[in-house]
Amino acid sequence: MKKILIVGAGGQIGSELTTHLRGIYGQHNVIAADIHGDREDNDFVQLDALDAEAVAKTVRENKIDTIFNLVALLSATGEANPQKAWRVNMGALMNALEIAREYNCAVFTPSSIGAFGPDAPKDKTPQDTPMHPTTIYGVCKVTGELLSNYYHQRFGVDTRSVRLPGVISSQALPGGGTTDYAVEIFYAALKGEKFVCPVPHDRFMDMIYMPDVLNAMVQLMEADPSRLKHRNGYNVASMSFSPEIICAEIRKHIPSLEMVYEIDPVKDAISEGWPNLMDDSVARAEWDWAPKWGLSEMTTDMLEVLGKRLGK
Ligand code: VAH
Repeated sequence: MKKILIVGAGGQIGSELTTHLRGIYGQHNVIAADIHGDREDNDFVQLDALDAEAVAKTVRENKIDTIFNLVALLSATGEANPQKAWRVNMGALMNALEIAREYNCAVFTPSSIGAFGPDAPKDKTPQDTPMHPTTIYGVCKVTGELLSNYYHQRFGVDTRSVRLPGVISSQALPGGGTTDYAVEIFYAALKGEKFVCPVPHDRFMDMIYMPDVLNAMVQLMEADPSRLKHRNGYNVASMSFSPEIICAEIRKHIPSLEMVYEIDPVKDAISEGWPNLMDDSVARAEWDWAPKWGLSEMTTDMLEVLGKRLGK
């Protein structure tokens, strides 16, 4: 990777990926693009990922060799407007793949635990298993994996991706995801507010801390392509917890944290169909994936870093 374009750089992952990649490849070698914002950043471009010519122009003018396509309406938002979710999620990906084909770029587009359906094994969910998601988000993610594999085998495009767990981070809030509660609870704890949890107390889901996400994305994109048999949709796992477990962990630091449940039927239905914990042995074998952050150290770090940002 030498010249990188991040499309959807304003989101939860994109905002931290921009900083992370610039720290490795140099400030001016990472162009951040998003439909929103005209921030103080000479290497930021306002870009509609659905405008193929505008994306192609950005790739051409900056001699981009790698595209990170992070544009997505997340699971809960998608269920509120499935047609828009399909149009945005798949329109952005198709543009990225077509432009990558034309300009010989590599492409990374995250998949998700949302790609699995209720008929996949919940524990140690295999890399290769029936993929029958029941959300438009999951349908987009499975289609994204299949399209990315197709563009590699048919056109030789260097496509790679991982199935991300719920991402926990301290810089930018997620928006419209079923796993967002695992970030929002930290804000409530630090602000001394009662936390109203939208998913059941015993609902386990795969979760991952942002530093592990960023490392996984770079490690996969820099991996020896001859080792990659799966290429797209690698299971990457690190933690699995339920609301009552993360609440108890935070209370070790902030005993006063109060949590109540107001179950959101959409997020309840979505999370019920997702894995508890994926089997990530294939990613470990093919490109040496190895998470560094577990529940205890993530909680300590989140409270410290987010606490500083909130002035607590
Ligand atoms: C969501 N945070 O909840 C996203 C994610 C693992 C789920 O893709 O929709």
